[in-house]
Amino acid sequence: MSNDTYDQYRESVAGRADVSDTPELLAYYRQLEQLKTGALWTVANKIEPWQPKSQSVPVLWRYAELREHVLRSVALVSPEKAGRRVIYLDNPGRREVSAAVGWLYSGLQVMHPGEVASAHAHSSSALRFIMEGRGAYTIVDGHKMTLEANDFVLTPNGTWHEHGVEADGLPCIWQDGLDIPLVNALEAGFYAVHPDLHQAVAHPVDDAVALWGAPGLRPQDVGWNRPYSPLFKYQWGPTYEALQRYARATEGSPFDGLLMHYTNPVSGGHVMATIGASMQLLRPGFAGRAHRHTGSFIYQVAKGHGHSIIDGQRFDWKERDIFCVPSWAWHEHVNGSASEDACLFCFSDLPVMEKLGLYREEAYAEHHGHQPVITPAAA
Ligand code: GTQ
Repeated sequence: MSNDTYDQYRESVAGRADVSDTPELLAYYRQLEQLKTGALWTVANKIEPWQPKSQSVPVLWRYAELREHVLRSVALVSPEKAGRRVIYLDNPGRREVSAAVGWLYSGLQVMHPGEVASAHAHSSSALRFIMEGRGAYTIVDGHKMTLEANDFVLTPNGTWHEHGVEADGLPCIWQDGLDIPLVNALEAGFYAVHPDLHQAVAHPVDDAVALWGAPGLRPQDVGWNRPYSPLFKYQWGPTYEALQRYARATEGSPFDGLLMHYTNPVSGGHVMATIGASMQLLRPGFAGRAHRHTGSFIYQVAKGHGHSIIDGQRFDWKERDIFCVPSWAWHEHVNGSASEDACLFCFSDLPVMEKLGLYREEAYAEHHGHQPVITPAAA
């Protein structure tokens, strides 16, 4: 069925379940229940909504509020005891599945100089976005990567991975993004701890970038057939430069400004099978139009300040804040500065939506493309 067909018939009531309870029917339902069955018309309108109705609520997590609590965990638990010392983002509508939004998990992980978190592997795909500190590193299947602020790192599903901070570094905080809730919903999650607790570094440091990180170039005689990108690290410097060049060459999108997807250099597609990521630049004074689409999205402000209106609620953000846009929620982004650009890092389940044929997008047609603000910014 085409999208037009959906829209044409969306609100017609005929053909929807409309059965009132009677004593006979209630008795009948009880009998069905005992046989572990049910009458579809009692649940049909709930399980087949006209359009997506997310259980997740839009949330802004302010780094200024979170940071001290994240740092306090260092004195309270060790990475050895905790496994991963992380404060996770708990969407009030998704507590049961520990999701930040939809089927995505996110948390803030903190490590002090000299600390290490042991190596493990799991069915979930993971990423990190570095927020602050110096000397952080991640080792993925023997490939060690040094990490700096705004670097984006992959730890794809099935890979051994461990994190640490060099002894001469500074306390580090990064955002973890994983598809744990999705993998659990699909009942497909396995988890293993590395037999030696740590991996040997089997390649030159940052070799993934040396091999796969040169734009438009591909190494000779190096094969790659895994379902994720061999470029495990995407550095902030080249990413920001690419966005600036892109901004000089094009107007960009009226909704997203200048948005570039991080890609698998072999396939040109998303970085991992279930999680995609992007960085977008909002020009000084940019006020994006509202639109909505399927998929769950978690943003981290990499640069600048501004606000987003999500389903009529205004959220004022600045560097390091994190916010989420639930599936099918109207959203628009505004750069709060007339002289500086703003950059938003984002990860999402877009690859899942696209592969399953579930991606759908709609522009906000009224009020010149901008939502009325129902809830002003919280103090
Ligand atoms: O570092 O591998 O925040 O497995 C949650 C689960 C981080 C990790 C998290 C994990 C990790």
